[in-house]
Amino acid sequence: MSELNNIVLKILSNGKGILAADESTGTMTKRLNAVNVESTPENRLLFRETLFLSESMKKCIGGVILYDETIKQNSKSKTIPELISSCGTVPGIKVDTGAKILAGSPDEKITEGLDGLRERLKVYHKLGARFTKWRAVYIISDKYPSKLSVDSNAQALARYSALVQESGMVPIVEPEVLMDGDHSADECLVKTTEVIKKCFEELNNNNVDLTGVILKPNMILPGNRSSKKISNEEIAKLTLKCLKDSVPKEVPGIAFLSGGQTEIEATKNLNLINKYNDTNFIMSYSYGRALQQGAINFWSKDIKNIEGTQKIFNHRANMCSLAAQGKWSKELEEK
Ligand code: 5MM
Repeated sequence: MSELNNIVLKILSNGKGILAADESTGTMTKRLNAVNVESTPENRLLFRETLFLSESMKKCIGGVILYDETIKQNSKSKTIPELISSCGTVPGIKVDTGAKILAGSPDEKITEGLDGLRERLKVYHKLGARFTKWRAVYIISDKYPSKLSVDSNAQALARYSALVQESGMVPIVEPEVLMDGDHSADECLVKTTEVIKKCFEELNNNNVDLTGVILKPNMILPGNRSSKKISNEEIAKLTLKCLKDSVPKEVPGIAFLSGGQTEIEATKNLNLINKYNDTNFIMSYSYGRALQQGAINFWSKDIKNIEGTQKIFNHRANMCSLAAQGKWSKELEEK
């Protein structure tokens, strides 16, 4: 198997998943302000370092996605990528430069960051990164996502993936169909399937090695303002249906985003997906909020309480890791 495939397996095997700690400074400032902590480079590092020094890193976190600021910071005598690698975890980096208004369909977004990417990738590889992330976002309504948004975001994801593999790193392909709206889960299923199919069509057109890619999709959920709620079992079954219909068999691993689900919902749904998983895909997590929410709430009350914060993060990471193996239960959650 290729070196890229080995990186994927190191990140996702044995119940390991990904900690998405790649909030841009704007997003991280929102997260910190929401819990009344000032957003300074020192505070952003302190919270993230607290997570990276946790016990569960070794057992549950196979990869960490960093933001440009963090990959260049230090923890005592180590660089942040060195600290992450010392846990047996692979350092990764977000390389898109954000979702901007899509000219021609201004209600929608196109993710930018291709200009100068080849050169930036060389720098990140030197800093220790071995995988990368690029996130495209799509909205759902009667007319959206438009063909323009589906096509142009897929082309950008594919050009990004080809450049990343050329630089010796694994691309995470993240097409996030947002849960905002009053659409049904069936509509989410149809639109997400269309979006993912188009991504793989373009990845193939760009000669991307699918055995060295991680897909980071949303789960199939009703919109957050929909009156038609469905059970966790139905969410898991629809999500599996979508992925079986849209993801080529060569892809080794799928790591879900949490997308605004609560920590427990994101864990429960992942657990059921793994219980029903009759594919060869590894199904794991690449959670931001669903791994960090409880920890940041606790930490904000006393930012010096490292141990207490780590205890909360360790529990969350352990629960996600059990869910990635279909072994999570309510009893273990509440223990
Ligand atoms: C960690 O958050 C990332 C978003 O960063 P920016 O919006 O600041 O660029 C985001 O891409 C994240 O990696 C995924 O959406 C998964 O995070 P959630 O919270 O949805 O699990």
